[in-house]
Amino acid sequence: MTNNTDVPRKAGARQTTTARPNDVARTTARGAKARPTRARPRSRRTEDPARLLDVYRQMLLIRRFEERAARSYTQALIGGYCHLNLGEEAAVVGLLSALAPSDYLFTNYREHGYAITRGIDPKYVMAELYGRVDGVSKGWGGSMHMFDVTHRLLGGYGIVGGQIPLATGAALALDYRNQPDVVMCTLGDGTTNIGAFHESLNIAALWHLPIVYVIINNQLGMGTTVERSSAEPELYKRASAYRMESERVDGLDPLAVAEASARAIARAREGHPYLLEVVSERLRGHSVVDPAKYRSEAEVAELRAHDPVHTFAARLVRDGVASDGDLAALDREITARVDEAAAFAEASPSPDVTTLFDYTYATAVANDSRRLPGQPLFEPAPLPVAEDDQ
Ligand SMILES: Cc1ncc(C[n+]2csc(CCOP(=O)(O)OP(=O)(O)O)c2C)c(N)n1
Repeated sequence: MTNNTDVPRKAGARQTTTARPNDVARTTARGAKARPTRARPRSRRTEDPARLLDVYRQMLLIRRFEERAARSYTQALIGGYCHLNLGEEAAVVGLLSALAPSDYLFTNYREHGYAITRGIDPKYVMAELYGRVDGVSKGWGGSMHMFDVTHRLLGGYGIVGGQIPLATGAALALDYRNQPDVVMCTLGDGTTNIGAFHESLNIAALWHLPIVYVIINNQLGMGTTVERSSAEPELYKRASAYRMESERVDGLDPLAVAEASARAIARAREGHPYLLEVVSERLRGHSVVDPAKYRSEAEVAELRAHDPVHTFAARLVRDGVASDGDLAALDREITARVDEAAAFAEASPSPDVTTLFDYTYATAVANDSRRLPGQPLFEPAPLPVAEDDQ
């Protein structure tokens, strides 16, 4: 279903800044003027039907996985914090579709969908949520700290913006080693007001690092709207302070996001860092326990009307890519897969407490699992002998 309601969203705006040191930046803005951002999407009849179905399959997998995670959380099967990608499925799938398997991904605590879409089996992601030994981070990370080097997912960070300097450092390492890979670093709209965001963009632009910073602008930082927290709420424009290329895209349209992501990654691979703003929506509260009382019923109804998963399903049926029956069968298949993931997670044992420090520090000494809380991690260094005592 599409909806032509005009909203304060200017997806499609694009800003190109040719960054030459000591030169006057030339900035062009394409579509910077507001246009109905949820206008009827272009017909995608020329798109490969198999690809369209695959995009839908991935979005639906995130949707059903997150719904299941919410249920398990309220049943106390999951502890700690739990932030969901509900409403952001199109953004996640579109973004990652353009990332090569050898590229690196850093994200924040809202990362279950990223882990799954990156190719990690949902059962290992669910086991991590349950804090079990078969989890992505062996049960020690939980919802916010998934890490999988094989899939080049370098976290999962609970500290707002903690991933940004680390991702920038990874891009520097790739550049230093002459590797062809790029880094994608996603963050929320509320995160753009921390110092590390600006420091990182500055250094990335100065040093031409192969990195794409992606702002998932779901228009809320916890319960605070982007207009209340950011003096420049068109967040992609912040790149101009660093002469960095940037654009804004409609995060409810997975194909538009995929195209923008491919453009951004191609530029980053050529040594032109990029800032991509994906205007998205969070269908529920900040985390599973947030009842989101700061939203009116009308707002919630509007959100539901723009639901990216439903919208894309309707598009597939309208364009003859799939029938309602096909989509219902796909839903059953995916729901069964998520059920299996939950059963796998529940059957997986909790990690042994003696492994508590195994993955905490990089050094062998600190990772000595025989040392439990309360014990010193290092032997105290011998005191220097005073000359008088000798
Ligand atoms: C350094 C730090 N400050 C505050 C918090 C608490 N906190 C967690 S999420 C969040 C809001 C972040 O909003 P945004 O960047 O828009 O991301 P979203 O949650 O919408 O994905 C805050 C303030 C934290 N985790 N870390």
